[in-house]
Amino acid sequence: MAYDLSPRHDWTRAEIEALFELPFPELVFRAAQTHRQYFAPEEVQLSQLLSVKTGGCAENCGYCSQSAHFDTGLKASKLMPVDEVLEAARRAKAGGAQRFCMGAAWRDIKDRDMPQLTSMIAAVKAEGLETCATLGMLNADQARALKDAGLDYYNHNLDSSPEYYESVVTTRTYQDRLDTLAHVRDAGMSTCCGGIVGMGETRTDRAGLLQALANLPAHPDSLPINALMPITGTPLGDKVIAEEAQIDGIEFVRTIAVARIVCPKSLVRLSAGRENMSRELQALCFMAGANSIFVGDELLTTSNPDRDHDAKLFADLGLKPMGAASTAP
Ligand code: SAM
Ligand code: DTB
Ligand code: SF4
Repeated sequence: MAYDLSPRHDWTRAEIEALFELPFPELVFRAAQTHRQYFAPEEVQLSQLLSVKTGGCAENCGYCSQSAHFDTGLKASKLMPVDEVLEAARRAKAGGAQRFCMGAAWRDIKDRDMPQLTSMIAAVKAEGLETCATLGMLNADQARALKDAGLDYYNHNLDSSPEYYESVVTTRTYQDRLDTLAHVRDAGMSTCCGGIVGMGETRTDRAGLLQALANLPAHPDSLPINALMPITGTPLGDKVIAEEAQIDGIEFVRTIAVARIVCPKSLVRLSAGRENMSRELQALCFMAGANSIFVGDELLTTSNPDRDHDAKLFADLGLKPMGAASTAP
């Protein structure tokens, strides 16, 4: 049967739910076909994270180790000096990362931190890495200044459906997130925007997240799908741990496949949660259209598979870093 594989911005929730309901082989086949329209399926983009300001965040995101609202035992720290960030960026590049993403546990950016942030971004950019930052909400002036400093991508996730969002965080609104994304686009930066699954949401919520992402004025350039890393002390982590309700692997692959179909040109990132996934599950995600991962043994505050593990996975699957000749990540 012929179906339209070109990018759209008018997806209905029912259409997206219907994709989720396809027989698994058909869904993965359609996603793989879409993937091949815009990308070489053996190429995977590699990003590396660094938490440049950890913990003590004013927001109450119910999944997050870094919120000051929950006792997660995490030690808070100040904004890292530029030279330390630069050292970490150099190590990331030497390890094969293509993009370096600096994360801060902030509700929003304060103007007093802008000089240090812009120096940090310029220094990382000068190393020949793509730059990304995730620093909370920002305004139009701050977005322009970050862009001018050399920031390529800004990560700001919608996290879940508009309806479920209210059970995840109450200190900000979905519209706040959309406003920040608009400032990022208006400043000419690329967007990195996705969400988390496995927080106790329904399939309709997962469809609602993907609908919101696909119907943005521009599809996210990078689309991270995080599987919740359950953190003891957070409301959502505690619930998932108590109920042993981690997301089902097949449903996770379906989410990746639908993301690939509705946002065909985005780098769909198999993001947080790889640490808890089998190699086989990750392989299914790559077959279903995932073409980006975080490398390095740490995300922001939680762990990630180490380089040796990923190098073997890439070798066994015949994957290679995007744009590179070698097979090692
Ligand atoms: N404070 C900024 C913000 O919220 O935009 C940036 C950092 S925040 C940690 C970035 C994203 O990481 C969140 O939007 C969420 O999608 C993801 N994340 C945070 N904690 C997570 C967890 N425990 N498991 C999976 N993803 C998580
Ligand atoms: C995204 O979507 N996932 C990354 C990045 N953007 C900033 C963060 C994952 C964080 C996982 C939990 C932690 O390590 O604290
Ligand atoms: Fe703060 Fe970001 Fe964590 Fe929310 S996800 S508590 S905004 S660091």
